[in-house]
Amino acid sequence: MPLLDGKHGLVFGVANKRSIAWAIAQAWAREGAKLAFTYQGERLKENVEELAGTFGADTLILPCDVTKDEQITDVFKTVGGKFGKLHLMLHSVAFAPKDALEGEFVNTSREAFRVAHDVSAYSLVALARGAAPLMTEGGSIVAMSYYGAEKVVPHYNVMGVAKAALEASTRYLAYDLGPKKIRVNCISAGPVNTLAARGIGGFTEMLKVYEARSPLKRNLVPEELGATGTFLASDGAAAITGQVIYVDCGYQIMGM
Ligand code: 0WE
Repeated sequence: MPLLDGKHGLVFGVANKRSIAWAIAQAWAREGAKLAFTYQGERLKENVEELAGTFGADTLILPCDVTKDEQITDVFKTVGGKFGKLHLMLHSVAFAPKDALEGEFVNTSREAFRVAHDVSAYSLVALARGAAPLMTEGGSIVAMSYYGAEKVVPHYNVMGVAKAALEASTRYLAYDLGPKKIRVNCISAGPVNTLAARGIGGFTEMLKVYEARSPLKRNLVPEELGATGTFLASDGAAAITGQVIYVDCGYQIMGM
């Protein structure tokens, strides 16, 4: 039987077919989950409709700017009305102003720091609070992180600090929601060529570094994030919560 048969999921963070959220959504759907999607801004609406539409014309697709409490409230009201119950949620959302990812971290403005944390970390707390009342049979919340949360990755800057907040939030949410059988975990992915990674200076070099230094001597493929996302969503991970799972070909274990 498919691993996620009869489960309802909500996916935040699909921008296009290269999105990590899309890789995980496809894996969840393949295992039988029924999914709803949100998109950020009219700019991305068509993309998400085209992709999510492949799961059927009745697929729920809703606007959601995660910095707007009213939009979050509306999403969970609509999802609750359509699904009744929710079992899975994917948070694959991050943003820092471009100039904050280019210069030195010491020059991060108050506003860039605020925006990065609001979009990339606080949003998990707000979305978990919205999802929890619908997860009456227990649930699995998965968020995406990156190694820059624990070690300095040049230019990742305020995003690293925001990912550290996301990972710590994951642990506190896991503690709060554990009694309701809701698990909260992060996948820390190695570099993937997405819209969010494009335009980042030196990204191609970064892929080469991972290939050279990671124990598996290669970069990951998005399907491997899908597989880990499915595992964390499944009952096979029923005793795993508050964790950060590295899907990075082993890069994180290296000291040199
Ligand atoms: O989390 C990320 C990227 C998130 C991201 C990307 C952008 C680009 C466009 C957040 N905000 C923005 N803002 C923009 O204006 N990654 C893990 C990918 C990434 O980003 C880096 C990396 C890696 C890897 C930035 C610097 C150095 C390495």
